[in-house]
Amino acid sequence: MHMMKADVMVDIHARNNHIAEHVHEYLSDRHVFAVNLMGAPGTGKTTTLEHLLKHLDVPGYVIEGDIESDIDTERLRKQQIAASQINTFGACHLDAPLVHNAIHTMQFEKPGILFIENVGNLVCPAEFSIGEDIKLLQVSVTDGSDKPYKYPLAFEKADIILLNKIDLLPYLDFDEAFFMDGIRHLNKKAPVFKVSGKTGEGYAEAAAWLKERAGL
Ligand SMILES: Nc1nc2c(ncn2[C@@H]2O[C@H](COP(=O)(O)OP(=O)(O)O)[C@@H](O)[C@H]2O)c(=O)[nH]1
Ligand SMILES: [Mg+2]
Repeated sequence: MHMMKADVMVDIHARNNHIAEHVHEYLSDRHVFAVNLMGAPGTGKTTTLEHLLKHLDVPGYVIEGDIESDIDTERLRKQQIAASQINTFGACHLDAPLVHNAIHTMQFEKPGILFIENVGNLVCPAEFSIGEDIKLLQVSVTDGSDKPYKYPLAFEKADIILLNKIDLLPYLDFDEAFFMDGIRHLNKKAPVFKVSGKTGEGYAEAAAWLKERAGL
């Protein structure tokens, strides 16, 4: 029984990875650098997108992934940010076939950065490649400083980590040393930027890192 389940999972990942490679090739042929934006619901992923796009002086493209609704896409369109919506209708993460369908409806006229906001979830998105160049993990101080210990895979796989909502630090008992120790046990390389979607601080630095990493 267990063996059969393991085989099915291997098949699912093999098929997903094959399509993810195609997505990556399609985007890199167009000089588009893809960022898989992961984090729990309400951690401020869409708010972060808005700030990063303001700081980046390169074309930005957005795909919004949600179980249902196009609230975030509409929110971005009102700010003249071109966004494309994917609904998973139940699935707790995006996969490469869904992203593949979305990119084929989009125009990538100039080299730039494509942000793909994954379904709000700290577990499943980390397990699936969607053809991205890097994974950006966002955590908020309101989530608690123990998250690297409880959800290690997302922290292990992140290429860049944003710690958001730092405007709220005075009201919380967030243990930053404990949080950073947890991250460094799992991931020695990813830079951690402290940001606030409320005040806008920290995003200039994070955007500069992304631009450099994208080679744009
Ligand atoms: N105080 C504070 N609130 C924030 C910050 N960033 C986002 N929020 C709020 O958190 C809520 C969820 O933000 P949203 O960007 O929709 O999160 P998402 O679900 O991860 O995309 C909204 O009410 C935001 O206004 C922040 O840095 N500080
Ligand atoms: Mg959102």
